[in-house]
Amino acid sequence: MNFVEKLTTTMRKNNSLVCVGLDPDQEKTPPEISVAEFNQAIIEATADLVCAYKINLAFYEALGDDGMSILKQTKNFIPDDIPVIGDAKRGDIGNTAKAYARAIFDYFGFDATTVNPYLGYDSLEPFLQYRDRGIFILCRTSNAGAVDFQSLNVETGDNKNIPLFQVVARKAGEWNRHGNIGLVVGATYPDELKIIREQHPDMPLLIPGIGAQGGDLELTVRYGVDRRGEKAIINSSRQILYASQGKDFAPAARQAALNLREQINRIRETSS
Ligand code: OMP
Repeated sequence: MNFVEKLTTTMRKNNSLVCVGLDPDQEKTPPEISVAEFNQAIIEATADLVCAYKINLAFYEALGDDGMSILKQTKNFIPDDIPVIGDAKRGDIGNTAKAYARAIFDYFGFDATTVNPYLGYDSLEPFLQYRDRGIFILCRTSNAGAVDFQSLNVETGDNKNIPLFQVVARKAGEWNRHGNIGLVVGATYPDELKIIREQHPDMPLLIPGIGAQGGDLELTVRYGVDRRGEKAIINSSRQILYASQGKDFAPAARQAALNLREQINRIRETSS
């Protein structure tokens, strides 16, 4: 089963577009439990409500020596049928990219990852060779600084100027020989999301930025889903992980994930 098949199966089984981002921050987790225990409790509380989990490697690297083993334990807590995205935003010359791809897919065993396209095709090619995995290319990121480069108009050769993020989206289509490419588009830029979905009606889109970053959920769902109301992976990390910072953090996270799934499904129903 490749990534898209695994994703679609879980989306349908759990009737959910919610991706919980496992971005543990020890300043916000209860002091009496370990990061691994925190993640385990979050996973157990939400596994029937998600289409995927996203593990951002930064939060584990920041834990120093223990970080890698906590990351591996966390990955192992997740039921095998739920896709796990290793969010690493890699991008380097080909030889180094090969090592990054081996780490992400062979060592950690992630089903998908995020990559930064700034270095061009040969920096992504080692990832794309893993045909059964998903490769999400940063296209229009959710942060304010996204405009610094991604909005710049670029001359494409056919006498048209289009913003750089649209060039990335176009290239992603050309590079998608194995059907394993997806795009990252922030929920904070719904107009751009609309353009990208129109350009790529079938591609999976990873959409972070709702909740703590204030993205527009209604427009995110309307513009982000494909014709069947699927293929939009709507990530929320802090809003779910820290719905309560007390001992009841796990049931509170479950309630937050339930609410988000319901809100999304209501919008899906009315927009199809
Ligand atoms: P919250 O803002 O806490 O929901 O977390 C968002 C998560 O999505 C973090 O892991 C970010 O690193 C990640 N993210 C963005 O917030 N914006 C982007 O444009 C891309 C990503 C990503 O690739 O996941």
